[in-house]
Amino acid sequence: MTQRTLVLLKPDAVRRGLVGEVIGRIERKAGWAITALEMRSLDRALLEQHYGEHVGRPFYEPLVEFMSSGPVVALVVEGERVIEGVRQLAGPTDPIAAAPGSIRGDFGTIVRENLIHASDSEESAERELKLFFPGLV
Ligand code: RTP
Ligand code: MG
Repeated sequence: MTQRTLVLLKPDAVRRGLVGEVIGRIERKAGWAITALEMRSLDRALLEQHYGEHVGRPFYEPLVEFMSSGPVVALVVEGERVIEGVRQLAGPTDPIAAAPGSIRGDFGTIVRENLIHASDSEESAERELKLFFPGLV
């Protein structure tokens, strides 16, 4: 089942020089391909749409502050079961709960600064890809 997903390398990943490391892990998965890539800064309006499900939660404001604190790298990744697959590579939201070998488990400690976003379902992927790459066919 070929799918597409939106991946964001969060501002901590960019600041810490982990972009190559994280992209390398994605690139090395058999049959996956990066089909779009852009470094950009995210404003509050876009983040409100992207993280709409979290608006009003206690962690929402600090999350938006963090996500707009520096540029991110946005990627479209295509391939076999890539939605579930990138979530697996990333590991659970809390990096301390994430197993070594996963991106968050290897490089993170702070829940908010957990390096990577990946769409969590086909519906989220469709919505997020439109938001970040509106020109995509
Ligand atoms: P993401 O949406 O960024 O891919 O992460 P996720 O699905 O694993 O986690 P989600 O529950 O959607 O939360 C979105 C992001 O908000 C930050 N967060 N902080 N308790 C907290 O301080 C807290 N909980 C979540 C994280 O950056 C998380 O990835
Ligand atoms: Mg999420």
